[in-house]
Amino acid sequence: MKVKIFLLALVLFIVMGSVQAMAAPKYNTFERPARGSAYTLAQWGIDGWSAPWDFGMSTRTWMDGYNFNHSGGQSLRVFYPAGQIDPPNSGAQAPFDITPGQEYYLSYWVRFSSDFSWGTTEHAGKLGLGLAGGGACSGGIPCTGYNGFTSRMIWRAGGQAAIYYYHMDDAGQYGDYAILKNNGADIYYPRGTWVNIVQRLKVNTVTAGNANPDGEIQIWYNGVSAANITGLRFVRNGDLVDKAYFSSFFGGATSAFAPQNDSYIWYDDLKVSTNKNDICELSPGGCFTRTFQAESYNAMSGVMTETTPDTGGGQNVGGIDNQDWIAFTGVNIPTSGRYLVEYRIATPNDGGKLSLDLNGGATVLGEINIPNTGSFSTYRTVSHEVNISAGTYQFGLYAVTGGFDINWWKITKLY
Ligand SMILES: [Ca+2]
Ligand SMILES: [Ca+2]
Repeated sequence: MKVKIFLLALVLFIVMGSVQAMAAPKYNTFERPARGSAYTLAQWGIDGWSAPWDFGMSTRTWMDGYNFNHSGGQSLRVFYPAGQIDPPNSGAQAPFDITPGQEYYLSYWVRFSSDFSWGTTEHAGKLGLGLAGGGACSGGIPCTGYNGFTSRMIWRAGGQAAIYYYHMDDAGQYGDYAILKNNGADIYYPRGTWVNIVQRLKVNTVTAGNANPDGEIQIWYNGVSAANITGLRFVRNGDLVDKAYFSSFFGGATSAFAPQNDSYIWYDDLKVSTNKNDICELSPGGCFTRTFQAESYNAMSGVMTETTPDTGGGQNVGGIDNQDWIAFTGVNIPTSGRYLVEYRIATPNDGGKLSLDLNGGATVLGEINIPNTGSFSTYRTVSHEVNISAGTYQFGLYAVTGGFDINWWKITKLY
């Protein structure tokens, strides 16, 4: 009996240990939700992101499938109304649960609206997601080592970029901040273009209830190290990084911090992982991506090429009937993993379906429904996610159900 209990305990230990070690990276390309709708906390949950509460997700977020995206055809737009500050009235906030870990990497792409207002007479706001743990100490509350910690991105006057963090040794009542720098020069967020932010946070070790000063925060801006803070004490207890904390709003304590005009921030390609290798933005050369013009196929069955009405000009492939295909040979996939595959399509027909195959249909990577875009001259980008092992392949785009045109298609490594 004792042996059985011991074995059960051992099995549980191994299972739980492997769950901890194998915690899958979390990501969000914002491609699934219906475009033009709010991205509510329930919708986040469908995509694997759960939080106990939120501000603004149902009232100030919008799935943008019309204007801007970093990948695919959609991104998350967050609204910051003119004259408003603080989470109940500005931006969005939700502390998303992640598997507790000593060290985490968090990556996302962000785009400020082209007339984004940094504030009125005072200038500060919180941007996107940060990392936090335990009681998520913030808001002017002293961090005791028993009430957790937060580390979030902020903007200051003119869009000056900084990391704002609450730890046990805060210099004043509020958290400390460090300005992001590139070769010694302060970094300012640009308006109207996508930039990538990566944060790494390592919680300090604890010896017999004492916090050792070995916690770290590191920030990369467009893949280049922009802040590296060491010697930090966050906790005296067992708290780990357990939240990817969406925390973005204007303020500041007074309406002097409010935006002077309605302002927006777009977010895309959110990832969180305990493993740096999952953050391809930090790899040499960034995230592998390759675009193929549809008309540049190496082999085909049943299709024709024609001048495209899509933006950018050139040609597209048309005349695609059921079971027609185009193939692309010698395509090298450098690393195994999860890939986003995008297709630029147009059709006035319902019910289109495309299959992405390897080596003449020997492997079906996935199928995607092709939506009715209204006409053959109204192009739209649709996408799906597939797993691909490293190797060199012939890729085939096979029309399970035809009736649509394709201008180009594109593969991008997710993680
Ligand atoms: Ca996207
Ligand atoms: Ca083309």
